[in-house]
Formats: sequence, structure tokens, C-alpha cells
Amino acid sequence: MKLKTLGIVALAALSTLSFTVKSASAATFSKGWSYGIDSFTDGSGGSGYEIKGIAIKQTGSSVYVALTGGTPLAGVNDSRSLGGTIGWGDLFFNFSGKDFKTASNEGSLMGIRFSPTSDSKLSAGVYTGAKATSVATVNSGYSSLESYYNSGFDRANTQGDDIATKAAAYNYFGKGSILNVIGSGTKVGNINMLTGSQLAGAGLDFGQFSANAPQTIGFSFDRSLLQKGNFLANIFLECGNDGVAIAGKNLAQSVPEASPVLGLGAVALCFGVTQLRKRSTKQVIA
Ligand SMILES: [Ca+2]
Ligand SMILES: [Ca+2]
Repeated sequence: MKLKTLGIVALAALSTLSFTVKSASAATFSKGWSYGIDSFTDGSGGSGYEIKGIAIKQTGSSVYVALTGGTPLAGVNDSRSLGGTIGWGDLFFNFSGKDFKTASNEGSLMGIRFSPTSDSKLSAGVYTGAKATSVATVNSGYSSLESYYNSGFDRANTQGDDIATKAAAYNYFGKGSILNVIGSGTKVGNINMLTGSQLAGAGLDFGQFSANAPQTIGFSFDRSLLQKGNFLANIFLECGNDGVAIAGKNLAQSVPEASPVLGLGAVALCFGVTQLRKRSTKQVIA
């Protein structure tokens, strides 16, 4: 091939791969879990509202999700808030490749309610075709993501290490209302809550990232409910005082074989991502 043609091929390969790597890469794998580690100091309101991490594991038949932080499953008592508690919002998976608000407006989110105190009007379970809504202001929380950051909580790894900066968070969530629970959707399945020992038995270990927190919450759902492809999953507390996200991929999706040229690019890019990951992990641990 002519040099120019090679250059075009390489550029095309790189642009394809960088998208793939960016959206699917990301999290750190360990014993089948991928981890998104959040800032340890960006929970507004104290340790009861400090998320430290999220982790996801896919097995042949199930998807496991674990969260760790200071917020109990039953929430923090707050008489000024709807329902008398401030707890975890709902978990969202976005497979659309679009920003969160666009995916929500289109009703293309998958949403999971697991928290007994979530102020979503929907019952516990897995929902597809979901739209998100905000319950932050009725939970003594922030009227917008911008107001959260303007209150002094702009930290590295602000929404976990996959949405590491305020700029990246604005790019994905926008500056407006914190959409943190399922507003509408179609229920497609149930969840099973998991105990700490069940999670540990499945190999979960937030401690390897020093993400030790008083509350670790987990649940599983049927793998067949998870759409195939790359996703970005995220959760905010009901008040919007903290949030975390994690990029991943439904591993059931078949991946086409890379050509030798693509393979080399992939190796180089993966190496780069690994290095970035190591650096970011070091920052987290430090
Ligand atoms: Ca945090
Ligand atoms: Ca956060």
C-alpha cells in the first residue's frame, strides 16, 4: 500500500479503536469484577453521603452490582426530605452512546431500582425503555449538577475514574437537574439483594483500592436482561450529594477479529489505557 493509504487506514483504525476503548475500556478488572473508584472526598454533607466505588461482574447467567460508601441501604434519616430519608437513587445503564439527558428523553435507558427508600414511584426491579427524573430537591439536595460543583466538590475522579473530571461530567450529564431515579419504564425483571458475605464470596474486594466504607450494597439480576454492547452505568444519591459512574461492556457481545494492523493499534492503545489506569489508580490510592 502507498504510504498515504496506510496513513488513512491507520487513522481510521485509530479513530474506531479510540471510541471502542474509550467507551468499553475502562474499569479495572479483578477476579471478574470491574471497578469504578470515586473520589473519597466529594460527598457533600459528610461521610453518610460519600460514595467510594461501584463494581460490576458478569457471569454466564447473572450480572452482579456492588456499591460502597457511607449511605446505608435504608438511607439516612432526614425529616425534611420526602419519605423521611435520603438514600441511594436508582442505577442507570446507558447503551445508546448518547449523553444521559438525550438517552433519558428518548426513553432508551435501562434503570434498576434496588433501594427500598428510593423516591422513584416504581417498584424494585429492572426497567427498560426508561426515562430518568430528579428527586434531588425534595431530598434536601442540589437543584443542578452545576450547583453541586459550585458548592466546592469538584474533585479528581468526580464520577468515578471513567468520568474523572467536572468537564467530562458536564459533557455527559449536562449542568442541569440531577436525574437520579427512574421516572418511567417497562419492568422486565427482578433483582436479588446480596449480602456482604455473598459479595466477598464472589471475589468483590474494594479494599484493594483502599475504597473501604461502612456500607457495601449488592444485588444481581438475570444476564439476559442486559442489552448487548458498550454501556455507561451511573448512580447518584437521592440528594445528588455524590455520584459515581462506570464504563463497561456486556461481554456476551461477539467481538470481530482484529486485522494485524488493527491488532497492533489495539495493543498500543490498550497499553496506553493501562498506563493511564495505573496512574489514575495510584492517584485514588494516594
Ligand atoms: Ca465520593
Ligand atoms: Ca462522586
